[in-house]
Amino acid sequence: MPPQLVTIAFSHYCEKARWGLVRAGVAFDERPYAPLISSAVAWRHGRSRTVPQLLVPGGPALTESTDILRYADAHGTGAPPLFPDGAAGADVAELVARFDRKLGPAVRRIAYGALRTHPALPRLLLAAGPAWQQRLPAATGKAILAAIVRGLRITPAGLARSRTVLDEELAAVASRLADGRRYLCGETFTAADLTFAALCAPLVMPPAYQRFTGGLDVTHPSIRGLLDEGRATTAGLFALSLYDQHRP
Ligand SMILES: N[C@@H](CCC(=O)N[C@@H](CS)C(=O)NCC(=O)O)C(=O)O
Repeated sequence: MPPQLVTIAFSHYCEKARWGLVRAGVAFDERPYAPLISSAVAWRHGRSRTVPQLLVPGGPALTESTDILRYADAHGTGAPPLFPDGAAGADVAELVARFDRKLGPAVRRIAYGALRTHPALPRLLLAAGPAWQQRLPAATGKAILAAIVRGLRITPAGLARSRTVLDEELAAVASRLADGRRYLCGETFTAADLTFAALCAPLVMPPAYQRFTGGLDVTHPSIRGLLDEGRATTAGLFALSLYDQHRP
């Protein structure tokens, strides 16, 4: 039986794990849930509230996206490793941890901050999931969205703080690339590039990521400005090019 990947389909951390597994040729079954419902499922399996979680038969659940990338390196069928050996690997790991800690939460808050007025969002939160979840009333989607807005502290002050973090992170990436290198850690695609691109996906909406956003209308005014801005930055364009070249 292949491992199961428990996800929120459109979560950027889940996209990171999914990308790593697909790229490595690791077979898995995805089990997507709406936010909050995902937390209950994740707690039951891995005693952690977040997804992605990789449930490997006979082993403990992997509850961190980076551990899932390492699993992909160890169990893949020939793709070059995402974490190189030695000093290069340490640089990659440091960058991945930084993106996880700073970029991911900032992008999430800013994306929900923009999308919360998207009329289809409550329904989309429920759409990617098992049939019983899709049959829940739209009011459940609205309640989940309200809980997200409260839980993530999507307030003007919170959004301003995340904006500052995001601008710093995008600037740091642009400055790394300024010497003409092809990828964040040199001339090879690594976990740092994959993590950066996946965690930026809600800001630039590459077509390969849009497959997991339930048909979200990206021309709606709630998201249009965000995309225009993200796609106009050096780092945003870099994320799009990584998707073009490396997202299977
Ligand atoms: N450090 C975790 C972060 C994952 C994460 O924040 N997942 C979010 C979805 S984007 C989540 O499951 N949130 C639900 C919750 O915190 O209850 C990882 O890299 O896997």
